[in-house]
Amino acid sequence: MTNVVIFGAPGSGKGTQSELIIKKYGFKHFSTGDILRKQIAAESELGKIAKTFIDRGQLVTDELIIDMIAKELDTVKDASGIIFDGFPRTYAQAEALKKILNEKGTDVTVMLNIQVDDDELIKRLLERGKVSGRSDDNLETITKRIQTYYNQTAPVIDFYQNEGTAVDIKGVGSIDDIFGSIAEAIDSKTIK
Ligand code: B4P
Repeated sequence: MTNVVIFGAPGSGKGTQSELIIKKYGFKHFSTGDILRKQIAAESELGKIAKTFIDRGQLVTDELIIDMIAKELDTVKDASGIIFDGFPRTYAQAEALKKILNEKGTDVTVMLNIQVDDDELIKRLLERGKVSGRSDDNLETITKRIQTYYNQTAPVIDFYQNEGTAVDIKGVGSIDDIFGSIAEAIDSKTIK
C-alpha cells in the first residue's frame, strides 16, 4: 500500500494537489481539515471543541486528532493507497501515524514537503476567504496559522528527513507543473 503524506504551510496547496493525486492514482483521501469542518457543520462534540481552536489559528489537540485518524483508518478496507492531507501537523502526530501504520504492517511511503513563501500563502488564503466562507480565512487568523505552522508543524520535516521519505516540492507556479513534480516524487518512491 502506498501512503502519501502531503505536507506544507496553510494555503500551500495540499487540498488542491490531493484532488489531482486522487484522479491519477485513485488513492483514498484523509484530510483532517475536511473531517473537522464536517464535524463543525454537524455540531458534534468534537466539532464544537475543534471550532474553538480553528477560529484562533491554533491546532486541535494531538489526542483528539490521533484518535480521529485511528478511527478513520479502521474503516479502510482494500485501498491501493492513502493520502494524508494536513496530518501529521506535529512531531507527536508523526510518531503516532508511524505506530498506527506499523501495526498494520505498513509505513509512510513518501512525504511531499510543498514549499511556498509567506507572502504567497497570505495572498492565496485571503483570496480563498472571499469565496470559502471559512471562519479561519481572514488576515488575523491566517497570520496566527502561519506562526503555528513554524512553531509546531515545521519540526515534522525533520521527522521525515530522518526516515528518508521527505521530498521537497516547489509549490509556486502552475498547479499542473507542481503536480508534475509530485507525480514524479510518488513514482520514484513506488516504481522500482
Ligand atoms: P486545512 O484544512 O488542512 O487547510 P489549509 O492548510 O488551510 O489549506 P491547504 O494547504 O489544503 O490549501 P489549498 O489547497 O486549499 O486546515 C484547517 C485547520 O484545521 C488548521 O488551521 C487546524 O486548526 C485544523 N487542523 C487540520 N488538521 C489538523 C491536525 N492534523 N492537527 C491539528 N489541527 C488540525 O490552497 C489554498 C488556496 O490556494 C486555494 O484557494 C487554492 O485554489 C490556491 N492555490 C493552490 N495551489 C495554487 C497555485 N499553485 N497557485 C496559485 N494558487 C493556488
